[in-house]
Formats: sequence, C-alpha cells, structure tokens
Amino acid sequence: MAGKELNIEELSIWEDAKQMLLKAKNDGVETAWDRLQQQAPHCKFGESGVCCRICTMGPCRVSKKAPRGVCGADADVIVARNFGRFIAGGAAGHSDHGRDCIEALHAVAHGETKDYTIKDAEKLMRIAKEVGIETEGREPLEVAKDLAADFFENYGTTKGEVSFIVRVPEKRRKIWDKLGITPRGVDREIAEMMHRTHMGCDNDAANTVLHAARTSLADGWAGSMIATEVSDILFGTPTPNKTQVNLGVLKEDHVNILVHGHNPIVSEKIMEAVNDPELIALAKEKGAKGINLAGLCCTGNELMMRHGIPMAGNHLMTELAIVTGAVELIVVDYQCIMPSLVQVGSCYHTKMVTTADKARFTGAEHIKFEIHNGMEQAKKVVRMAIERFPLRDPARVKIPNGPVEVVTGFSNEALLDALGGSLTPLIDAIKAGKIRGAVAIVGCNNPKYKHDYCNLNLAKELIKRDILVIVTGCVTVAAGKAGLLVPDAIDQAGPGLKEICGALGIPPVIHMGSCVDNARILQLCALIADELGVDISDLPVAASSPEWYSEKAAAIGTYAVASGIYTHLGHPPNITGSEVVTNLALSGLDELVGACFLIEPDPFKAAELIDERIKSKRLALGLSA
Ligand code: CUV
Ligand code: SF4
Repeated sequence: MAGKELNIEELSIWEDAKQMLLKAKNDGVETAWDRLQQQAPHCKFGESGVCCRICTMGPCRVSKKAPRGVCGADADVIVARNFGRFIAGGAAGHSDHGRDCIEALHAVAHGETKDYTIKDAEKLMRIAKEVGIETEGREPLEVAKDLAADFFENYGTTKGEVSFIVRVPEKRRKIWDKLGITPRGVDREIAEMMHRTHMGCDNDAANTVLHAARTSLADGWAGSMIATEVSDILFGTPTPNKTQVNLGVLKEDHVNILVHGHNPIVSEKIMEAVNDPELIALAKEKGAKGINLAGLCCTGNELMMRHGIPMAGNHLMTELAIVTGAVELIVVDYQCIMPSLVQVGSCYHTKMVTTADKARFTGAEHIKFEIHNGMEQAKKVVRMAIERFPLRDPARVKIPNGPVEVVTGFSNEALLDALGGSLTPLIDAIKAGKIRGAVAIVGCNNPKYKHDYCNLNLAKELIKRDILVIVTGCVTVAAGKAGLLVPDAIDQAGPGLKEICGALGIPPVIHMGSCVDNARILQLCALIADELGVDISDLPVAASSPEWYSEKAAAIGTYAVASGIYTHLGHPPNITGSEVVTNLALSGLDELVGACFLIEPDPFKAAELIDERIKSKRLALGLSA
C-alpha cells in the first residue's frame, strides 16, 4: 500500500463510518479510501478530458505541444465526445432499469407471472390516460398491456417524441424544439450519441454537447420517469412512513440481509421472503431471533419510500456495512455496487449474491431473478443467508449503535395530500416568501470528499435560508443520519420554512426516493411552472449534487439544466480541458436553455451562490427576494 497513513477523522463526518474505518484497519480490510490513495495523483489528461481512446490510430492525449490527435481532433472535440459518451452511459443505466420495469409490467399484464401484480391500479389508469390510452370502462390488466406497449415504444423511435412530453411546460417544449433537443426515443438518443462520437462524425463540440443534453432529457423525461411510474404501479405509490437509518439498523441477534443496487423488482421479493413464516422459523432454528432486512443506496431508497425498510447507509457505507461482521448476505442487482464488496465479504462470513445477468461479479454467487421466478429465487437467497448465520464469528462483530429516525415516502401524490389536495398552499408560501425556493440535493458519495460533509452542510445552510430541500439517492442517508428528515428538524430551519412545515407537519427536508425518482422532482417543477404560467427556468429552484461520482449523476445534472434548473456540482465532470465545453456548461447553456452548472466544492459558498440565483428568480417573478 502506497502513501501515508489515512487519518480516519478526516474521511467521514459520521461516527458509524469512523468506527468501521478503524475496524477495517484492524481487520486488514482495504476500502475505497485506501484505493483512492493508491490511485492518486490522478492522470491530468484523463481528469481534464483530453485523453481520447476512440480509435486505434491513438490513443491520443492532446496538450500545448501536441494540440491535435492523429485524426486532427482538438481538445474541444475530444472533451465533448468523452462527455457525450459519459452522459450516454448514465442515461443507459437509468433507462435500462426503466426497461426492466416495463418488462415486468408487460409480464403482469399478459398473465406471464404470478410473482408480481399491480398494486396501484388507480395510478395505472391515471398514467395511461395521461399518455393518451383509452381507459373508460376497461379492465386494469387490459390497460396495462397498452401502457407497457406504449412505454416500450419510448425506447425506439416510432413516435417522434417520448410520451411524457405531455408533462413538459409549453415554453420549455418550444426551447427544445428550437434547439433540436426534444428527446425522441431513449435508445435512439443513446445510440446516436455513440454514432456521433465515432471517429469522423460530430466534430463540433457545441453540437455534441447539445446532443448530450437531448440524451439526458430522454433519461429524465422517459427512462427514469417510466422507471418511477411503473414501479409505483407495480409496488405501490409511496406514502409517508417512519423508519430508521445508519449502521445501527443492523441487529446483532438477527440474520442480517442487505439489499443493494437499484431496481425494486429484486428487493421487493427479498422483502416478502424475509417475512415468510417458514424462513423465520428456520432462522430461529439456526439460533437467530429473526431475519433483519436493511437497504443500501438506491434500492434501499425504493424499499424505504414504499415500505419503511431501514437503510444501513449510502454509497461509501457499503463496504463498511460488511465490516460490521454482522452481515450474512448482501444481494445486489445493478449499478453503484463496488466490485470490492466480494473481497470485503470474504474477510468475514458475508456472502454476495448477484441476480442480474448484466451485472455479475467474479467470486459472487449468481441467482438469476426473472419475472416468473422472483419469489422462488428470493426464498433461495434468504435461505442461503440463514444458513450462514452459524458461520458468523461473534468476536468479530461490532455494530455501531443508535439508529436515527426518519420520515420518508413523499411521492408527489403524497406531497399533494399533505398540502390538502392542491399545490396552492405551497405556491402561496413561495409567493409570500415564507418558502423562498426549493433545492433538490441528490446523488452520491465520493471518497475525494470528507464523506457527506458537503451533502449535509449544504442542506443545513439552505433550510436556514427558508429554502425547502428535497433529497433523493445517497443524500437521503446523509440528511437522515443528521436528523433532518423528521418534522422536529424545523427547529433548524428559517422562520418561514419553520412556520409552513410546522403547520403541515412535514420535515424541512423531504425525501422523494431514489435516483430515478428525480423524475418526480421534474414533474413537480413542471406542475408548479404550469400553475404559475411560466417556464421551469423561471422558478426559484435549483438542483445540487455535491459529492457525485457516477455517469448517471452527470446525466441527471444535465437533464436538470436542459429542463431549466440551475445545477450545482461539487466538482466538474472531466471537461476542463476544453474551453468551449467548460464555457457552455458554466454560462453558455444559460442563454440556450435558461440554466447552467455551478461548480463549487465548498458547501457554504455553494449555498450562498444558490441563494443568489433564487433571489434573482424571485425578483424576476415580481416577488420579494
Ligand atoms: Ni442511484 S448513483 S451512488 S446509488 S446516488 Fe448513490 Fe443512487 Fe449515486 Fe449510486
Ligand atoms: Fe486519436 Fe482521433 Fe483516434 Fe481519438 S479518434 S484516438 S484523437 S486519432
């Protein structure tokens, strides 16, 4: 191992993380923080985006001395192409997850599975009607067939534009049409991005960036939005409920199973299986008091939103959760799952189980989940976890104590309910300046930052300024662990936000779900814009991903900006090697789509700058700053 000894105090703001980092060190377990140190300093060419590996005349790394690659591409073209493919990767992740949801809906509608059903028929009918499907006097399953078919079409090109274009405010659609970035089909935009960035195609950086915007919009307004809406139809639309977060949700005397990944198709069945009386009896036979299920990352968010299943942690807690020595099994589907989990698991008795053919991990056990066998496979996984309980070494178990309460489950439907059925109270509060604006803080952890320092401090700073905060993804756990996801947290909010949230009985930081659920936030912004008769870019709102790491997070940031939402990132994507692309991101896009990116690693400064933007939007609407 290279470099100097890591100072654990500097790595995370959390007690549970620090305890486990110390234990990892004593147990000889390597973590992401160790490997980051081995990888540093990072390659400057890669970091600034000027390394091109798109053909074998290269690889080329351009510099002052050698400003063009073998084919003649300059830094702007190379950066734009790399960025375009980065966005395509992220859009593909969310959207392929969405496709898996449609396949489940299709199978249910056609009677091909008994393992999945329609849990929210009212929402099914509402969504079908919204996208133009006849619902009058029809059976839900018949409508579901048509809805699945319609959604599948969103991935191809048959329709010319994605179905949820109907949700986009009129002014926004005009901007997209004028720029030629109205998303046609999910797969089409992604494939076209791969084509454009092949050697010898789109060699105009700005043009490539605009297609990156279009690709990201296909993610936000189709791939992700479909994933969210179909998940609600199949598994229920979330309503507010209480649960707990941090590593303290693991139980020393129980079989502990962690679900990690993204799609509720796997985790929902695991949740049912852990409640199976036969399996609970088996767990007791093996000496456990019962079976305990906890979530990680986005699949954890899905289960928490809908069912109040506790969350053990976010991205940087995934290795550390295993370091407790108390996890019998971790079952995953796809995305954001560190390959290192296999190695960490092998240092303890923890089994890793993969479930998707598109995400296998060498060293893990593969139990393939399909729509027709989800329940059977889930029971197999749970049984396997129970069998491992006797292998646990009690001497190596340490579970940090003191889980924290959270309130979750704020779908737009639930939020409307909390508001008494209409957006009017929220809009009135915004007009009166009691809620000055809203900011969605979303996304990941990244070991380049002190874990959750920026996520948490930005949220705290914003609510102090009477700005409502919405969280999804890994920021959820950060806000939750700090006690911000409960109504009592209004004590940390400014006077206006305190008054409104207090009256409604909601927290000043609202949990809206997983990363694909950022689509809920897009829809909410569109509803508010429509209500006010303005564009999304006129609203006093912003988005932020302070500690992001993934291609998916970049796609989210880009669709937020292209939808008119000013977006803060803690650090830039690998684009700084191009002036054209950097200037577009930081200002040029503001003229084109009415929003741009802000890069600021310091959460306190970021809060200040976001506040400035919200002020200017309020003033432009004729409201008090
Ligand atoms: Ni999809 S993308 S680390 S789990 S939020 Fe968490 Fe969220 Fe980022 Fe991944
Ligand atoms: Fe080099 Fe051009 Fe090939 Fe990229 S596409 S590797 S810049 S020759």
